[in-house]
Amino acid sequence: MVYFYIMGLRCILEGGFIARESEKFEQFSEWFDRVLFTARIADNRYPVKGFIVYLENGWFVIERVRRRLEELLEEDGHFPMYFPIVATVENFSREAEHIKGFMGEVFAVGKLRLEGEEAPQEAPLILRPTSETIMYPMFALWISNHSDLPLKTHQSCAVYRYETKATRALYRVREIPWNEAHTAHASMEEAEEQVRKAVEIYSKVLDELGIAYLILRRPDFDKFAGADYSIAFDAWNPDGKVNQVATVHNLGTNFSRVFGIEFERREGGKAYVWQLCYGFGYSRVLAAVIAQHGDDLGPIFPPWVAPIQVVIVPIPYKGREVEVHRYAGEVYSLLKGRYRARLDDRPDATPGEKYYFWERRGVPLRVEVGPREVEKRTVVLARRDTGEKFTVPLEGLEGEVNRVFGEITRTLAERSKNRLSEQLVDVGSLEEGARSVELGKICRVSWCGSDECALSLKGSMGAEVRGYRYGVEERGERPCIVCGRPGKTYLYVSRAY
Ligand code: PR8
Repeated sequence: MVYFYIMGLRCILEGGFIARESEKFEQFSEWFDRVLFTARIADNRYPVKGFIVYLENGWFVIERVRRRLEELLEEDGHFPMYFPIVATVENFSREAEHIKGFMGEVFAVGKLRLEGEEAPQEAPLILRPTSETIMYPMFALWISNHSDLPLKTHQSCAVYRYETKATRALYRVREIPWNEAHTAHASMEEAEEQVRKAVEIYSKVLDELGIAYLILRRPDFDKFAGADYSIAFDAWNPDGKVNQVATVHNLGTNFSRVFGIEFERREGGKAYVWQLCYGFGYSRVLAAVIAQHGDDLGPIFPPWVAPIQVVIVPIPYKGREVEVHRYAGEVYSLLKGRYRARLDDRPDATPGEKYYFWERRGVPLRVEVGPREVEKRTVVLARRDTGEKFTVPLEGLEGEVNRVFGEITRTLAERSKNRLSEQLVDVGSLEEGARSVELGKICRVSWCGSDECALSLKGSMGAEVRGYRYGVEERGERPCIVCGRPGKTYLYVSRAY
């Protein structure tokens, strides 16, 4: 089997036929499940629905992303804190909209009643599905003056939601690893400014991962329970169902009124604080990295998050084994201080088997050394993203690896952006919209601005209304796709996880 690339797409030449490697696009579920396991990302066989085991490669990527996100949040003045995992039902029930949104999804915990024991006196506790009602009573104790503001905090933790929709490894789990940030401000303007900053921070991390997404303001009927409005990051997915990887919610004063978070204003008098909360779903971001960049062999990790960034494979020829292995060792010593490098010197595997093994694990760069490289003091570099191979001198190799890593990162990002543009289509009628949704497209439709029209799209197009662009003004030039009145803007409609 021979692999090659046409316009960045990996193709197979087999038995004289050229085929696009397309399992990822045609049988996404099977592809994804296989990759999770063979690339040692997650094991989905844990016997509790919605709970999975993160294996070494999956958790490594999450850890890298977590560190980067936390670094950016902390640069912006967020302090890390850690709040309890449980709340009382009473506390949880204080904000009416919030409870409506979440009550059906909470796990309850309490002491297990042993045989012969009396029923426990205390009511069960709630396992956090999110932490607003856990944090905000504490905010009320800490904030009393304008000098206490802004308050910005974040925590990386797991939250628990008894998801009723079908669960899916990484995409829809019941134990959700995430980062949640919560902020309190002295004015609406300051809170608005923080929305922009939060969007900027999330965009930066996702951009560094080369993930392509749309930032959409959700329609009012789909905003976070208790928020004034919600902004979401929807990443494309090979099966056409968008993957919401992060959200930013402007809570206005809805929670501060309920939890009594008041402060003495600089100009005198009391006011309620303006609040935001935003969340970054680590498991969904990991899913996006795998799904957007991977090919039929498996994942392709952007170098900065790759558990192993570069693997060295010796190609020993008969009679020259010793010098090849010695040289491979030299290359390894050169790289191991700067990169997460691995020397694959297993005696019982052929070079071909080693290539395949590390490609399936998403290692972005391979270094091959054989007798010719020993003689010329060079190495062959093989890129996982394009399949390209080229020879470079050993001298200055570290710099060259850095340069290639930059190129791999750029290529992955560019490919992913192109794919998002291909998935986006403008549709002019509901029938065309329904057909495009079937084909896995994200549809852009002209919209008059009424909730009624937006709500009716779900039924008529068989997809979710994801909202309209945030930060990009799009004026609807055509009539509303539902009612025919003048269009105000465009709505994005697609299937979703
Ligand atoms: C909040 N409160 O709760 P959000 N599986 C995987 N990822 C998920 C799941 C799931 N079942 N549910 C949500 N996420 C606010 C903001 C504090 C933080 C991920 O917001 O309900 C998604 O990526 O919108 C989602 O965008 C993010 O958590 C935040 O969840």
